[in-house]
Amino acid sequence: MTSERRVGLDVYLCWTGFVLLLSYFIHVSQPEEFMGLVATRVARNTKTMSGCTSKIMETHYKARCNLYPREKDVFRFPVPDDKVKWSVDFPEYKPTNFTSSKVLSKPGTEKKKLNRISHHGKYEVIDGVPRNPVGRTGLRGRGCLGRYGPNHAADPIVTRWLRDTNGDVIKDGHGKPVLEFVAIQRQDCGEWALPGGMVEAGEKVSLTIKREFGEEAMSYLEASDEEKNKISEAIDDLFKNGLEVYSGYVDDPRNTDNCWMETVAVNFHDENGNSVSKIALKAGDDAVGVKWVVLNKDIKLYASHSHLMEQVATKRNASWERPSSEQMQKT
Ligand code: RP5
Repeated sequence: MTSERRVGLDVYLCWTGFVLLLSYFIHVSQPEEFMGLVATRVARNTKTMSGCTSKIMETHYKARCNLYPREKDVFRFPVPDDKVKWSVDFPEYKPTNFTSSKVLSKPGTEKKKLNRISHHGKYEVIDGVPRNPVGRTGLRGRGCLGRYGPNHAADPIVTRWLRDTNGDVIKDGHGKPVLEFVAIQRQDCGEWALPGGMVEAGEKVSLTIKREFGEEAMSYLEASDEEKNKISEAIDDLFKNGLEVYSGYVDDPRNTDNCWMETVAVNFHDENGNSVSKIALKAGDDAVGVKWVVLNKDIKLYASHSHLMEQVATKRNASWERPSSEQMQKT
C-alpha cells in the first residue's frame, strides 16, 4: 500500500472512530442531561408498534382518573375524550402542577443514570419538560413518579393451561384452550395486577422481571437464606425462555402530562403443566395477595394489564372468552 493510501485509510479510520464516539456520547449522556436541554429525544431502540401498542397509544383512561392515586385532595382537571390529543385546542385547560413530597424529598432521582429513552421513539419536551405522548392527563408535574418522561417497568406474565381434574386442557366453545396466569393484589390500591415493578438504574429488564416475581409472587424478601436459594433456582429455571409480548406506554393512574409509565412484558408459559405450575406462590413485598387467575376478556386488572393479557391470548392462540360454569366445575 502506498503511503498516501495509508494516510487516507488512517484519516478514514480516525473519522469513523470520532463519529462512533460522538454518537455514543449523544445516546448515553442524553438520559442524564435533561431539563430544558433538548427539544426531542430519540429512542435507542425504536420498535414497530404492535397492535396492542397502537391501541394503548390511541388514548388513556386510567391516566385521567379524577383523584390522583395515594392522595386525598389532588384532583385532575377533567379532560373529555375528544380533548386528550395535544393537537386539539383546549384553551380552558389549566391543570394543577403536582409532585408528591416523597418524590421531592429524593433530590438525586433526576441525576441517576436511568434509562430516559422511550420505547416509542421521540417525545416532545416543551418548556424544559417532557410531554405525555398519548395526550392530556389533567395533571402536570411528576405526581408520585420518580422521573420526568418515561418511567420504565417490567412485567412477568407467567401462564399455564387451565386443566380439568384428569389433567386435560379445558377448551372454550371455539375449541381454544383456556389460560391461567399469576396475578398479585397491589397493596396501594387493592387492584389485581401483573407482578411487575420498576427497572432500577443500570438494571437489565430480565433481572427486574425475575426480581419482581420473586419478591411479589414468591415472597423472596421475607424468606430464610435457605429458602432464598431455592426460590432463586426455581426462578432461574422458570424464566429461561420468555416471549416478549409488549413494550411501550402503560395507561397507569400515576401518569401525568409530564411523566408516564412504560413497560416490557414477557410471557413465560408452562406448556405441559410440569414447571411453572409446581411453584409455590406466596405474596410478598408490595403484594398482599397472589393467585392463578383464569384469563378472559372480563377480568379487571391494574393499569393496562388486561391489554397485555389480550396480547398473550392472541400470541398463544388461547381463549379470550369467559369459561362456562360447567367448564369451571371440571377444574
Ligand atoms: C405498571 O406499574 C407496570 O406495568 C408495572 O406493573 C407497575 C410498576 O410499578 P410498581 O408496581 O413498582 O408500583 O405501570
